[in-house]
Amino acid sequence: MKAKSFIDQVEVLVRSGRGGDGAMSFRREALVEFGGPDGGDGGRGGDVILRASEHVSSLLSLYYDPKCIAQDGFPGQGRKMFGKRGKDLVIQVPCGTEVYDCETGLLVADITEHGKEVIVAKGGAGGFGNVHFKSSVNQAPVEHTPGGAAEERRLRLELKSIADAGLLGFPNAGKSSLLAALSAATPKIASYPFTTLRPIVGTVVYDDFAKVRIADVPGIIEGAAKGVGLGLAFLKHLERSRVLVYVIDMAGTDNREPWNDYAILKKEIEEYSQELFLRPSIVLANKMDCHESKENLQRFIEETGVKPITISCQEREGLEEVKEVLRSTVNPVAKFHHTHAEVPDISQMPDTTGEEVPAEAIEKFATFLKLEKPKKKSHPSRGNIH
Ligand SMILES: Nc1nc2c(ncn2[C@@H]2O[C@H](COP(=O)(O)OP(=O)(O)OP(=O)(O)O)[C@@H](O)[C@H]2O)c(=O)[nH]1
Ligand SMILES: [Mg+2]
Repeated sequence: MKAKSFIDQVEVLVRSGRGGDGAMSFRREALVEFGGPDGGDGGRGGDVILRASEHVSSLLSLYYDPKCIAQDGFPGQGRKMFGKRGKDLVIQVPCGTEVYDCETGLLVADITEHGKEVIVAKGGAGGFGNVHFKSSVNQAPVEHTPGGAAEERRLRLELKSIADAGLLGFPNAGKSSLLAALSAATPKIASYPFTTLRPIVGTVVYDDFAKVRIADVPGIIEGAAKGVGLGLAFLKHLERSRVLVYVIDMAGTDNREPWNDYAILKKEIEEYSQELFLRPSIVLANKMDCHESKENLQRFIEETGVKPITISCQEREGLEEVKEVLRSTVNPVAKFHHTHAEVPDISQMPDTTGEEVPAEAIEKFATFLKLEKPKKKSHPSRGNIH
């Protein structure tokens, strides 16, 4: 059997550590007649924590090891020795992981930001040792309490990739070629269908460091909503996308008709989700370098009433327009931006040799490019499950 390399849904059992018991003990020492109680408290049990990490791309490790059990707290001991805390179990999950409670079916957390942590099972509190119960009227207490119980629950984790735009198209339409042309991602590209078997996210970086993330998912064929081909399960990776990008093979490879491809794609998406169907979309006519494409494009516009953006991933044509349209639709935040509308012509700078430079000249020429520093990243916050 071939080993799995990508998992986007998994059911796990999480159990926190139980609290350590409080101790019951009395001080016994030579020459100390009434030593008094000295049983220490137990330590807290460890939590089970899910932490989002951009360095993890799949839930694969949890698929092979679905039991997540944190360490129990240690019991207290005599001589007022407190028990050690149980170690937390921190599990790295990809950004975009949704956490559902299997019993109630409710969404309990959506972990999207890198570094964000969610406690999914809280460790039991440590029990009190008998030293805790000492008072003026009870100087030799024997009471001590057991540690708090562990928390156990079954969770379903579902990964929905975080991307601003999602590529949709028939196998071989050139989705992966487009992703490779626009970003630094290196998806597998080949002339046979279903080259892409798992979602891949690439990032388009603009000159001002604004970023648009694009998800490439396996191709869709007629009947996909009923499970034909690879089905539509991977479309969940497009659910967070703000714009859908239909990639149409305008060359009509394998005797396909591009206008039919578009109609089938729309039909399959509508069957999968009405909400996704109504999402803003861009239509791209790829492979415009092939000679059949021009004729097909005309017919495509007549049949569908849609005028697509024409591109060729192979010749790297039309990609700048795609980038600009993506940018205006997604509207990403720029990391840096010029505070001056235009950069002054440095040759216009007055010759001030031997003289004091006028204040306006300094303002205009000395710092003509002011850059805004990016904000410091805040410390990862640890949120509780609700
Ligand atoms: N002539 C031409 N061929 C292209 C162009 N873009 C992609 N191709 C070719 O089309 C074939 C399929 O490209 P892919 O990028 O793997 O297509 P895909 O849509 O990702 O396919 P799946 O992963 O199978 O769904 C490859 O042989 C590419 O070289 C293009 O603009 N012009
Ligand atoms: Mg592909």
